[in-house]
Amino acid sequence: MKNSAYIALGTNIGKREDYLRFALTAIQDQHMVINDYSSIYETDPVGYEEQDRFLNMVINVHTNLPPFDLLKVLQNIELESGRERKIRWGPRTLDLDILLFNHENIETERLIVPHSRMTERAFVLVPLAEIDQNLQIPAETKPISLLLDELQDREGVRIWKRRSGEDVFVLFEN
Ligand code: A4P
Ligand code: MG
Repeated sequence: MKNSAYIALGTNIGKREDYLRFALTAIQDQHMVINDYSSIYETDPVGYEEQDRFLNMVINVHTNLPPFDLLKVLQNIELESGRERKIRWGPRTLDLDILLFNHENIETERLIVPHSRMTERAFVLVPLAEIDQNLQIPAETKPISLLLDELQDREGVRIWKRRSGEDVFVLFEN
């Protein structure tokens, strides 16, 4: 598989763990192989603070999908999870953002990669650095470890299920 993409997962409604598991299963059914993954973190909401805490994690996938097809697949998975919950205008059951796609810079109306706010967000950088602390973000001169040091809100990001095995689904076992 020729492409490597980092994807951020976020959920703060209902059975959050089930939404993560649903997303990971759906991703593996859709032309992607999960190559690496972070622990699951529980995180204080950023932006709109009047909502419940999130579960966040980051995965690295290998895929032959080009970036816009990948976006479409991820958006369909989001829709499928939302449809089950029937919640309108509320916080999201599942948010799947493309953080990085190979070393590409993509700037279109529908897709911006690297994700525009990723370097300001501890709930993204902490799990991303757990996978690869030497990762180079395109057009970013600072290494991820330094970006993390500069962030204010790292205390709002706590390990919820620690990565402990070779299979991502081990995270969901008790
Ligand atoms: N889009 C552009 N670039 C991308 C990309 N790289 N990946 C477009 C995915 N989508 C991208 O996204 C809106 C539009 O962005 C899409 O139509 C797509 O074409 P969306 O996911 O439908 O809407 P959203 O999630 O409300 O917007 P966005 O910008 O993804 O929100 P954020 O910035 O992700 O904020 N606090 C904690 N602790 N944890 C969280 O996970 N998440 C949010 C959502 C706020 N606070 C949070 C968390
Ligand atoms: Mg999003």
